Amino acid sequence: MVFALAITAIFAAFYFAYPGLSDAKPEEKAFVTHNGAVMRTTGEVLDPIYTSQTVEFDPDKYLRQFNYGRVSALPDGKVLREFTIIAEDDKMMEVSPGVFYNVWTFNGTVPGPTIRATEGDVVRIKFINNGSKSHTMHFHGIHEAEMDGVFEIVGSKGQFTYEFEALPVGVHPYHCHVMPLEEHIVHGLYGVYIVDPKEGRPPADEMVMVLNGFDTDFDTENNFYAANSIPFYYQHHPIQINVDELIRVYVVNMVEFDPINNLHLHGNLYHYYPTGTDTVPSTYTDMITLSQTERGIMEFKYDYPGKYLFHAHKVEFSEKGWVGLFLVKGDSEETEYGN
Ligand SMILES: [Cu+2]
Repeated sequence: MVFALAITAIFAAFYFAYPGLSDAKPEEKAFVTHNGAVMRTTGEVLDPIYTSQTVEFDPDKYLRQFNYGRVSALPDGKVLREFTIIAEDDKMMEVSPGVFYNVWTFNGTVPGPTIRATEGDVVRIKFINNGSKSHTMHFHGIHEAEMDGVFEIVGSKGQFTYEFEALPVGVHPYHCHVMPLEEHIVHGLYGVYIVDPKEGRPPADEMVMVLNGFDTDFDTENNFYAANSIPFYYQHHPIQINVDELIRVYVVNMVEFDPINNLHLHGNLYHYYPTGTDTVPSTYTDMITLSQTERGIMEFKYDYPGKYLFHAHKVEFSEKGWVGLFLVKGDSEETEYGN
């Protein structure tokens, strides 16, 4: 007994004299810096640990890509649309040239896929969480309590199947609803869910714009703003549209930290349908103001060909990337260039 106490005392004295030597060697962590270098440290890594796998995101492709799911008929005659959505939280995305950010993704991109159904369809979403953290899918719209993606937290490697009737008509966001919510949203776990009216909407060149931002230095302020994730993208790659063709933009504001966002269109005005739930526009304007997850449908036609800006009239946002161009192609242009 005395011997045991003596040994313990010797070890204790050694620990207080050389605390660093008494522990096992601290685990070395590897992480990728924003300039792409792989760093190793035994210190604290504030950023989540991520792989060096880089997400490719093409704002041109995203703009007009609608996911209607696997379509089949249910015994009662209703249309069933099935989707598989996989959440991950270890990917890197180059959000601006040379600036890499750890994105949390639905099906590998930010924003996640645009899910589209017609009112009354049954939407079934097999949600797989391949992330290291808990995630869910919370859909705005009408559905049962247990399909709300709030209380049924899906842990790492877990699964959950959401099923609900597509209601109401309009454009709605979906996003992860795990606390701290702000963190899960700003890392990119959101997307757009469109419910079309049964009778459809008039034919148009349709596109989706998610207004978002990235806080790349983790100070709870956004460093970049964008329509569809990549700052200035549509300024350098103008969105080509045709003169006199109806354009329909589903716009959803997912910017966190800043209380409002807005959208100004140049050389034109648009009919605006808040949330898209009404078939009659509420206003004819060149400016809308949107709080978090506010959204709507813009409809317009250009009478004259040429380049037209669209951007946040909150100048800070447009100067940090939330700005783009429509390139309106007209008959005269085709003649002029001999197309
Ligand atoms: Cu989450």
